[in-house]
Amino acid sequence: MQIPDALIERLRTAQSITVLTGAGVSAESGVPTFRDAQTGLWARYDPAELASPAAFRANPTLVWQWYAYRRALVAAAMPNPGHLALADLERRVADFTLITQNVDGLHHRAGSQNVVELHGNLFRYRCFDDNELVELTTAPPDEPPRCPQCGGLVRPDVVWFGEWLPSEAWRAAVASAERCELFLCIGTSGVVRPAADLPLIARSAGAYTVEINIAPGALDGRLDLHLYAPSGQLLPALMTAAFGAAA
Ligand code: BV8
Repeated sequence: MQIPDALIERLRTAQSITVLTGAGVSAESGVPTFRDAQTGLWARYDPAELASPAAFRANPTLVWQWYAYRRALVAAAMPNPGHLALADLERRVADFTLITQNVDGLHHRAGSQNVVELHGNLFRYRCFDDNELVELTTAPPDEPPRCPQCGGLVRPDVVWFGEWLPSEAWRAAVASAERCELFLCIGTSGVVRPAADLPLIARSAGAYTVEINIAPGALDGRLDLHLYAPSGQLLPALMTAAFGAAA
C-alpha cells in the first residue's frame, strides 16, 4: 500500500487534525454500511425512508424495530484496527477532532475522546413529542415505549432526514474543519449533507484534505489526495509509517 511521503510528513507535523468518518469505517467490524444495511427482511425498505419523522409517524413499530435490529448488530460488533488507529492518532496530536456520521458509538468504544456525533447515537433515546432525552435501561425490541413525562412515543436519538443537525455539534464540526491543517475523510460516500460539505469547507480554509475509501465516490477529485484501500488496513499502516509501530 503506497502511502505518499507528503501525507506521512503532515501527520507527523500537524498541530491540528480533523477527521470525518462515515459507515465505511465500521464496515470491517461487520456493521453494514448505510446503503448495505438493507439486507434480509429490511431489503425492501429505503433507509432514507425509514430514517424520517414521516416514517415514524406512519409506522412507529416498523421504524423502532429497524433500529432495534441495528442496535443488535452493533452490540455484537467490536471496534476494528481503523477505529483504534484514530484513537491512537488523537493521543499524538495537540488539537484533534473526530466528526462522525455514524450512530454506532464504535469510536468511543475504541477509546476516542473528542468525538462529534453529527447524526446522533443508536443507544440514546428521546421523546418524539417533547424532544426531551429519555433514559432507558433496556430498549424493548418490538414496540417503542412511552415518554414518562408526556406519554409521547420514544424514538432513537438520531437525526432523521429533513431534521436539523444538533446545532452545537454542527458548530463544533465547522469550527474544527475551518481551523485544521489536515482533514481526513474516511469511509463516506459524501452524499448526505450538510456533513458532506465539511471536507470542502476545510479545503477552502486551506487545510490539506485526504479521502480514504475503498472506491471513488461523490468526493472523487475534489480533495488534495484520494487513497483507495480498506480503512481498517490503511489507517494502521499510516500510523506505523508516521510514528513507528502502534503504541
Ligand atoms: C437537513 C442518522 C435541514 C439516522 C443519517 C430534500 C428534503 C429534505 C432534505 C434534503 C433534501 N435534499 C437533500 C436534503 C438534505 C438531506 C440529504 O443530504 N439527503 C441526501 C440523501 C441527498 N440531509 C438531511 O436531511 C439532513 N438534514 O438537511 O436539515 C433541512 C431541514 C428541513 C428541510 C430541508 C433541509 C440530515 C441528514 C442526516 C440523516 N441521518 N443518519 C440513521 O443512521 O438511521 S444519514 C446516514 O446516511 C449516515 O449517518 C450517513 O450520514 C449517511 C450514510 O452515508 P455514509 O456514512 O457515507 O455511508 P454509505 O453507506 O452511503 O457509504 C459508505 C461508504 O463507505 C462508501 O463510500 C463505501 O465505498 C465506503 N466503504 C465501505 N467499506 C469501506 C469503505 N471505506 C473504507 N474502508 C472500508 N472498509
